[in-house]
Amino acid sequence: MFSEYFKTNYKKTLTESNDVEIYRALLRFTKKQLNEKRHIDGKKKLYYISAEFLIGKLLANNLINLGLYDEIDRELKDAGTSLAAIEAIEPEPSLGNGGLGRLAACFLDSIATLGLNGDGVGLNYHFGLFRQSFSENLQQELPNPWIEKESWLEKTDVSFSVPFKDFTLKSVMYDIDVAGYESGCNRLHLFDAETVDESIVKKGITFDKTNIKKNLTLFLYPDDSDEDGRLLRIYQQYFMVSNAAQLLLKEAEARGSDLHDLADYAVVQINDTHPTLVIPELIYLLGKRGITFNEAARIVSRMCAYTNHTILAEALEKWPLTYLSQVVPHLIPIIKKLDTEVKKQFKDPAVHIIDSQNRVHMAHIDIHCGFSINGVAALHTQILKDSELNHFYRIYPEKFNNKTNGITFRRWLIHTNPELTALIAEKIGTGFFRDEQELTKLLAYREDIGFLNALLEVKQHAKKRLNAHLLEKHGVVLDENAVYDIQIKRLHEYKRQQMNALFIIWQYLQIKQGKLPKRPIVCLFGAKAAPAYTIAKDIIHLILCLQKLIAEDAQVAPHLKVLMVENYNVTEAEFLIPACDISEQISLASKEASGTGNMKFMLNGAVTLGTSDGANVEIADLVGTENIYLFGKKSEEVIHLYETQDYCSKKIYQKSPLVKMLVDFITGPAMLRIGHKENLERIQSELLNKDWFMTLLDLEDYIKTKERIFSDYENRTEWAQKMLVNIAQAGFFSSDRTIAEYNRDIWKL
Ligand code: 26Q
Repeated sequence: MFSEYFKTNYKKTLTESNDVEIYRALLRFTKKQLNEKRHIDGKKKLYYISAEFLIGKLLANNLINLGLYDEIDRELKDAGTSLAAIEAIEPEPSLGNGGLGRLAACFLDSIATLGLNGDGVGLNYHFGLFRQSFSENLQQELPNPWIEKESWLEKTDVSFSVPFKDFTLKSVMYDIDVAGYESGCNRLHLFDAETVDESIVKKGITFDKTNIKKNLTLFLYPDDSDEDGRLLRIYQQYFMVSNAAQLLLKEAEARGSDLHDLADYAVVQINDTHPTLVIPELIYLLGKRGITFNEAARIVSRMCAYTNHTILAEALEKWPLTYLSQVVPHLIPIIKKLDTEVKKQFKDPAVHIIDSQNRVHMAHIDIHCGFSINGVAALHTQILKDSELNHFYRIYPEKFNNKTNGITFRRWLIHTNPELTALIAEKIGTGFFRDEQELTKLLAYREDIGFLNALLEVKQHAKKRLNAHLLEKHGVVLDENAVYDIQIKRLHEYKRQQMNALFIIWQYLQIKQGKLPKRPIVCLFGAKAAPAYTIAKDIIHLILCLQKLIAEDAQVAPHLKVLMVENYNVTEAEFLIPACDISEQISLASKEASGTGNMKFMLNGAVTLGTSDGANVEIADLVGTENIYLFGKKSEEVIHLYETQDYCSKKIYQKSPLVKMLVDFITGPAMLRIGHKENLERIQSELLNKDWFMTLLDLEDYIKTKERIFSDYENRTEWAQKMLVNIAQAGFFSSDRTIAEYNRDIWKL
C-alpha cells in the first residue's frame, strides 16, 4: 500500500529512492493515515498538562498502533531497505528529561488505546533538553535542534494571548497526533511563541535569559542557578498553563458547558508541580467570565488532580512571591486569597500556601485546591501519607491515592524487541498485545528447556543489535559474550551512579590482583546531568575516567569494560534495554518514587539488582525473592537515619578498609593521571563529608550482592528461568492498567 502511494506521488519506485526520500514520504503517508483516524470524543475531557513529553521517535510506534508496521516493513524489505533503516533517519524530539516525561508519553499512548478522551498539553521547546557530548571526560551541553521543516508537528490556527506583567505574548499551537493501538486518535498540543528567536543562543546553550519574547520556548529546564533563570521558568510555566486553561475553556464551551458545570466537561491532571499555576489561572479566567471567586475555586477544586513524583524536599517547587509578582501579578490576589482561606482553617504553618518567608509552595496549592493527590508506586504513596505529606493526609485522607506507574508495551516490547515479541507470541499467542496479564501464561514454560534456550538466544541477538549500533554510532566494540550490566537514568546523587562507580573500582582492583571474573563484565551507563548540578557532573567525570583507565589497561580490559553512552535518550534506551542482563535500580531506599526503567528491563528479560525502593518493591512481590536481587537498607531504616541524623559516612570509611580503599582510589595516582583533580576531589569529599544519599551505607552489601548475581548468571538455565518469570510477571506494569485506574478513580471519563 505504501509502495503504491509512493509511486503515485513521487513518480518512481521505492527501489529507485534513497532512505531519506523514503523517510520523508513515509512521514507524510503516516500523517495522512493518522488524519483519517477517528478522533476520540466525549462530553468530559482530560487535559494532561506536563512540562515534559519524552515521546521518542514516532514513526515505528505510529505504524504499530495503526496496524501497518509489518506490511510496510515487508514492502521496504522488498525494496532493499527496512523500517529500522528508515527510522534511523528520524530525529528524536527532546521534549523531556527522564521518568516523568517518558511516563507522560506512555500515558498518552494508553489513553488513546483505551479510547479515552484526553489530550496532552505542553511546550514546543525548539532545542529541548540539551544534547550531551563528552570532551576531556566532562559533560558538554549543546543545543538539540529536532524540528525539521516537515515533522510530526502540525501548526494549527489556534492562538491565545498570554498576559505577563510587562507584555502580552501570542501563542501558536502545534499538534502531534497520538494514535492508540487499534483505536482512535488524541492529540498532544505543544504551545510556542511566534517571537522566539533561535539565533540568540550563543556558545553552548547560553543565551540572554531576560529576553523572554525571544527565549521563552528555546530550552527545557533552562539553567535556574540565578534569578533570571528562575524567572524564566515561571514565564514558561505560566505560558504553558494559561494556554492549557484557555484551550480547555474554549473546548468545554464548544461542547456545551455554561462554565458553572465546567467540572462535568473537563478534568486536569497536573504532572508534578510544574503546571500548578493552572489552578489560579482557571480561577482568574472564570472570574473574567463573571463567576465569583468562591464558585470558581469550588469548580476548579472539582477539576484538578495532582501527581507527585518525588519526595526530595529540594525538588518541591517553592517560588518567592516577589518572583510571581514580577511575572504574573494578576494571579497574586488569587494565590493570596487561597492562602488566607487555608490559614483561616488550619493553624499548622506546614500546610500553608505562603510561608513565613513569603514563598509560595506549589504542591500545597495542588493539595488544598484539587480533589486528588496520587503517588506513583505503593511504597511512594505510603511514604507521602506517613511522612512527607502527612500533615495533608491527616486533613484530606480521601484525596490520597496510589497509581503505580506503567509503561506502554507497544513501544517497550513490541517495537524495541520484535524477536522476544515473536518468541512469546509463538508460545501464548498475541492476546498479550491487548491484555498484558496474559503474559503469565509463560509461567507454564519454566521447565521447557527449548523455550529457555530460545530466550537466551533472543538476548544474544539483542546484544548483537546493540553492538552494531554502538559501533556505528559511537565507534565502540563490546564483547558479546560478556554479562551486560546497565544503569540508565537521569544523573542524580540519590540514584547513586557513584555507588556503581565504586563497584567498578573494586572490580578493577580485583582483576589487578589476578582475581578474574568468570566472564567479562560490561558496565553500561547513560545519563545527563543538569547543567548547574556540579556533583552530578563530577560523577560523570568519575565514570568517564574509569572508562578510560580500564580501556587502556591491557591486564584489565579483556575482563571489564565501562561505557557511558553519549547523549542518552529514548532511542539509545531502545537499543540498550533488550540487551540487558542486570538492571541496576540502586537508589537509596525511600528516594526513588517509582522508577519505570526497572519495568522496561524486567519486561525485556533482565533481572533487577536493586534496593527496596519505588516500584522495585512491587516487582519483588510479583517475581519472588529468587528472581530479583535486593540489597541495602530498607526505607524505614533510612527514614529513621534522617530523623535521628545518625548517619556519618566518615565513620564507615574509617571502619571499613574496603570502603576506604575504594574511596581513596578516586584521587589516587591512577585517576589523577587521567582526570581533573578538582572534580575528583570534590566528589570524594562529598562522599566523605556529606554523602546525603548514604552511598557508603549500602556499598559493601551492594558489592557482595553483585558478586552473587555474577556467580548465579553462570547457571544459564536457572538464569533463563529468572528471565522468564520476570517477563511473565511484567503485565501488571502495563500503562494500560495504570490509565484504567486513573480513569476509574480520578478522571471518570
Ligand atoms: C524542579 C525544580 C526546578 C527545576 C527542575 C525541577 C524538576 C525537573 C524535573 C523536578 C523534577 C523533575 C523530574 C522528575 C522525574 O522525572 N521524576 C521521576 O518520575 C518518574 C515517573 O513517575 C518516577 O518513576 C521516578 O521515580 C521519578 O524520579
